[in-house]
Amino acid sequence: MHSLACLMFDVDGTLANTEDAHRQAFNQVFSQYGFSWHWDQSLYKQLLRVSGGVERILHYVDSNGLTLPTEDRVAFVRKMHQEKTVYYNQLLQNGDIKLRSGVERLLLAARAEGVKMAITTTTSRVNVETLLQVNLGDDALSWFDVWVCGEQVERKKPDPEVYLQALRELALAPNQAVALEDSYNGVRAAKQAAIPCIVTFNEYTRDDDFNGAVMVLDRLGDPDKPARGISGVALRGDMLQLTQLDEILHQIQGA
Ligand code: XBP
Ligand code: MG
Repeated sequence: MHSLACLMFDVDGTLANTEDAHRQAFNQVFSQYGFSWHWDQSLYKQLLRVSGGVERILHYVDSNGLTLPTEDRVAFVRKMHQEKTVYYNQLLQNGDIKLRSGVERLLLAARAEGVKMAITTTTSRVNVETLLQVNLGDDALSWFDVWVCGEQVERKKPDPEVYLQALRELALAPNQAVALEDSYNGVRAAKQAAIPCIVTFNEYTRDDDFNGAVMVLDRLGDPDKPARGISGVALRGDMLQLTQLDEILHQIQGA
């Protein structure tokens, strides 16, 4: 690889379809606390506009005029969210959430080619570690050169902070990296950091606005599960390959 120095991976919705497990964990914690709130899939799709679990709960409370049993709303919701994270990790440990097609292939290819990898996510680090350990084994944690997770930034996506921090830690220019995202908020974050962004959407995000993405695909693809290009740069073959990403960056760098 001459032009591609780093792949930056969003987690929720990109590495795996985790959002429904997050949704279940939110509902579990709501009932644990005795709230009659329930987030069904169509409501959750709307709530995903607000990134970050704490922020999402606070938004839900405020926009529905709900009351919390304490003055310190943020501390209360943070505590509730910590317990949500425990439930979510139990769901991951059950092993039901697999990596999306093409993810393991691309991770292994990047390792083989000496392309660096970063985790650039809104969610908490423990959630990413469990997802990777359960699916790829403990060693997979060491495959990533940089981790920037929700607890490390002041402003979550669509703010570019997570990406700017990763670039800083890697000492790279934005056009030496590619961001892999699944959502409107993710594309906006990458775009504002000037990092070329590839989208693989999912059921929760298929109707999002991906304007500004270099390429939109239904998945990264594997030999037994071909990918389909939806918009932007045309997909070469049935799967997204590092060689095509390298060429895309080569063109951008030459422009
Ligand atoms: C997506 C999110 C996250 C998850 C919930 O983040 O917005 O908030 O829905 O995770 P990304 P937490 O795709 O950037 O990983 O409850 O841990 O915040
Ligand atoms: Mg995402």
